[in-house]
Amino acid sequence: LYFLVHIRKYNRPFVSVSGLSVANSSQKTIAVVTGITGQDGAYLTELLLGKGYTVYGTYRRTSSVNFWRLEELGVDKHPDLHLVEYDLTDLSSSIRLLQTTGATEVYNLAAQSFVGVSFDQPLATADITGIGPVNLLEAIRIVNPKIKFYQASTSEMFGKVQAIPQIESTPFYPRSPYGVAKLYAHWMTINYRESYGIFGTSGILFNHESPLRGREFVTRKITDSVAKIKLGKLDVLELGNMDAKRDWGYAKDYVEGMWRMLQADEPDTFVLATNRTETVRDFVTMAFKAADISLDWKGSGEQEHAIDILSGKTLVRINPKFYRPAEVELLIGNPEKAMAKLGWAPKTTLEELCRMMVVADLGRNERGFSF
Ligand code: NDP
Ligand code: GDR
Repeated sequence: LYFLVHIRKYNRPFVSVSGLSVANSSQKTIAVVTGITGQDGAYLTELLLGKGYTVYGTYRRTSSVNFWRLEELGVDKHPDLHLVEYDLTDLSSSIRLLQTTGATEVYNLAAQSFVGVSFDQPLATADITGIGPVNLLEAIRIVNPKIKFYQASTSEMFGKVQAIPQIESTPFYPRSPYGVAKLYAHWMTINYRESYGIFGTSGILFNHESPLRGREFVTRKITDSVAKIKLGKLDVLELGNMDAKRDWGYAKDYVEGMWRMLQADEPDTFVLATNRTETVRDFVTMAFKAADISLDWKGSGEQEHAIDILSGKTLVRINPKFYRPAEVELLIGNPEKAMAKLGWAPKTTLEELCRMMVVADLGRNERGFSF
């Protein structure tokens, strides 16, 4: 059989390869990273390449594929990085992906990952985020049950939280189609572990951010807007629920935890978090402060707004269109298990993270960067 999978070295022509020749051509550990165009995919790829892995990173065919994150990290042309066209919803290409690459570790980071959109596209979210990972689990079962599998689970599964702080055994209560879909994939990972002995590990990661975060997520929306306001390119930042509390960490710290999970002796479930929670409002204040702007908060509810103490201008206000039909009000995770069993710990404070993002966005906006 001749497996036709398009494997692409970035900036080089497409080539079609026979899987077995690729699988046998390298002595290095081979990893598949799905969702390489996303925030975590980029950082994990950088980490794995640094550890001497050969990485097959998957991206979706779109009219304008974008590798800006890999470019920012300077790994887009790395000789051990191969970019593979792939869709998580397709079982046959999941099978071919594992056959052709010969991977022994699979990190499934691909998902429709935006909670807000999941309310408008519940079925697409279920297909991609819920059933998609099962295509990979099935492919592992068929191709090589020894492949180690990492599933990107989420604190959104805790939703309407049943205990504070949340740990691996805290009962789940998802509050969005995204959270429900992720919970299905989480349990399927455990089910394949228990039913077939597959090394399926689920990382329940709390929010993690970085200068590579998508601009639809609240932290990056805030830091990008702060930069634009500082440079006179935007008047006002509009947000939804300011009271939501999140446990925000740095994505680069968290991908290290993903890797450690697959190096453990046994598959398991681990929480990665910082054990600190802040409101969206706190993050806004922190981000403006990083740009030397002090805010004064006024009003409440939909009338809440923040003014620049120096100029008196309104810089932040509520727009109810950013409210969600159901909200996750409070997340705070305790990563004690990962600390004890994996030797993992978050290294970056929220203040450092926020400053890093504001500085990056100031630089990009000065240069006219548009992502
Ligand atoms: P991003 O949204 O930045 O990246 C998601 C990736 O999935 C993108 O590369 C996207 O490709 C890809 N993708 C989407 N649909 C498909 C599909 N049908 N087939 C193949 N690839 C697809 O997410 P993050 O990097 O922030 O998160 C990584 C994973 O971790 C996600 O699964 C997310 O749900 C989960 N997670 C994230 C947390 C966080 O705080 N960042 C916390 C907990 C879990 P494209 O560029 O084409 O859209
Ligand atoms: P979240 O992240 O839903 O936690 O999911 P997001 O940054 O989108 O929202 C965090 C909180 O901020 C509130 N909020 C706003 N959010 C956005 N996006 N835009 C706004 O204008 C706005 N105003 C207030 C939200 O209501 C929410 O309470 C992220 C994703 O990365 C998931 O994939 C991941 O699983 C979880 O984190 C953990």
